[in-house]
Amino acid sequence: MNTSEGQQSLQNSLSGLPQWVSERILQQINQLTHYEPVIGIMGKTGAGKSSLCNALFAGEVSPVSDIAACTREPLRFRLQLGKRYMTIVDLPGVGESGVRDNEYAALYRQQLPRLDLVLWLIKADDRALAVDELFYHQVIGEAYRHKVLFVISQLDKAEPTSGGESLSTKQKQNISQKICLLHELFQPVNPVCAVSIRLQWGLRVMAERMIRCLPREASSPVAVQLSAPLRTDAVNKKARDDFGETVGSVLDTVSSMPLIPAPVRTIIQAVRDIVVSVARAVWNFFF
Ligand SMILES: Nc1nc2c(ncn2[C@@H]2O[C@H](COP(=O)(O)OP(=O)(O)OP(=O)(O)O)[C@@H](O)[C@H]2O)c(=O)[nH]1
Ligand SMILES: [Mg+2]
Repeated sequence: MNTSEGQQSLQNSLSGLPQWVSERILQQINQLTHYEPVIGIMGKTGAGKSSLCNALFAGEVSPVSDIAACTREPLRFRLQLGKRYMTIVDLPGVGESGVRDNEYAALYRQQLPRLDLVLWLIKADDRALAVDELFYHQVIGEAYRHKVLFVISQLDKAEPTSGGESLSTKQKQNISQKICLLHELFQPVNPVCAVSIRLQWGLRVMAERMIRCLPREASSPVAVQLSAPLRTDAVNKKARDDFGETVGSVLDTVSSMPLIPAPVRTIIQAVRDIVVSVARAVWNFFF
């Protein structure tokens, strides 16, 4: 990662603009490259939240425990890779007791606006989904549905369990039915994912979907934190495309500022697509 090389290329592509304008644009692009995404992870205790985080992201994220209900309040974990940061909010389990669920509802309402994405884990053999359903409709509601990515976890525990090293056809059939059931119950915006950490199954597809449903400014900073095998071509392509788009939006925003003289506005519009393609080309220097 050599960000100064990337910055130099972008600066050169803006050199035809008045200096204060190009500085303004570069400053906003700089903010984009330092965007710190926040991902929430929720699900009942023991669903596998900490295990999934550890599998998805490089470096140790969250202590995994075999003791019931170890995550009581939102624990924030900051991941760092070079100068890039990301935060994971490990949210406490929903559906443990009625009293606590009220507290949790308040907590979620407070957290949701700040989250770029919520990973909602449902264990493959969990059949008691009434509380999840209620919570999804009452607390998440229409406003935040697009931020939720459902993940069926611990697929190796789907019926009929064998303890083997791969999923049986019967298990896959049951998992498929579970995916359909979740689509009926929750009508999620994003497709339901399914993983097994023990078998290392489904993680690539899940990571790609996660990158796809993140806001544009968040996909690259999350991609850099993924563990190496999950940084697939599809992940990198989406992140690069998103970065290009966000740089385009920066130019659009600056061009529409009232302070900008009309001839300068015309130049910004004229160079926009070139600058976007430079941004895409130097993406590797930033992420
Ligand atoms: N067989 C199997 N076990 C898993 C899988 N993922 C997690 N586990 C186990 O399930 C248990 C609970 O996992 P955690 O990751 O601690 O679950 P959690 O959701 O973070 O739990 P709390 O922090 O208590 O809310 C641990 O013993 C994990 O090793 C999986 O894919 N397959
Ligand atoms: Mg945990």
